[in-house]
Amino acid sequence: MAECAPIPDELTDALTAAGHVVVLTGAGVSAESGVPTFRDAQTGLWAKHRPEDLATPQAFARDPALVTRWYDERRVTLASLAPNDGHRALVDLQRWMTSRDRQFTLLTQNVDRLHHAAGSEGVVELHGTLWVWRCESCGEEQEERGGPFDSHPLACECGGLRRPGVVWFGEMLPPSALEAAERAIQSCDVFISIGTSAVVYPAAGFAQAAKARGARVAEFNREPTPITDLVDWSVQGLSATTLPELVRRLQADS
Ligand code: BJW
Ligand code: ZN
Repeated sequence: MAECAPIPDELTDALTAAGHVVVLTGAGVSAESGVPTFRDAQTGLWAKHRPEDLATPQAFARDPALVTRWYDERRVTLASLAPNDGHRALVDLQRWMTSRDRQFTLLTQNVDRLHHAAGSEGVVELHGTLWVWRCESCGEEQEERGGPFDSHPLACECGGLRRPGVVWFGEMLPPSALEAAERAIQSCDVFISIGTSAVVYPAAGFAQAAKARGARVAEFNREPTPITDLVDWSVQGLSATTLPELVRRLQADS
């Protein structure tokens, strides 16, 4: 088993006392399920591709076949992947909070729905999902769970093109998700940032916003990030190891 950084007593005390805990996750949480991250220097998606060629509305307008094929391949690969112990620990953390009549909100930048697959409830998807494809013309959304598409790009019955239901650079986040996140941050006592490089806005600003309204902030990551200096506690390690350890500590203390 991987070495796990110690969980600070002050963090478990703060979580035990908290009325509302907000968790923000990023690609690092799914890394141990086999989902590539974006910014890992060797294996990250942006190490092999330029985001402006694939993850912008301009890229889709320029070459819809290329963009559709890339997202379709990621969608098909994802179908064979499963949640890991980190996802499962967040389900346990939610149950631990709600069983004590406390609030818990899970915000995710991930588009893989592995939190849903693990059993998390009320997940707020800030960057949409790879599983739902939306027609650019008529707006119809369809869940796509099967094998590779027959054609790239993917045509809608209305004649328009279907695009992945993810949020690309330069696009607004879904208003309902952004509002839910802002509301949660305004009422949380503890905010935990997990497995995100904290460089993509607006999510990258959430830890600072939580801190500004008086919440205590923790970070779980394999390495330091731009928010490490502002957090109250930084737990370095792999989330599939550190998160189960956190939950074990909370359950043992209560
Ligand atoms: C582990 C681990 C393990 C690994 N255990 N840890 C200034 C202010 C506000 C906005 C902007 C601004 N400047 C520019 C902007 C605009 C832009 C932006 O933020 N750009 C920055 C790059 C500067 N933002 C936007 O465009 C957003 N929209 C918006 O702001 O609308 C208003 C607006 C519009 C127009 C102009 C201005 C404002 C939309 C952002 C959409 C992001 N979309 C993507 C792609 C989704 C589709 C797809 O899947 O292809 O979302 S980009 C990509 O990055 C993806 C992720 O959700 C997102 C965040 O990445 P994440 O999750 O942090 O992953 P990594 O790889 O970066 O990090 C992984 C981390 O895990 C690392 O730290 C590892 O150490 C760690 N790790 N293994 C623990 N096992
Ligand atoms: Zn259509």
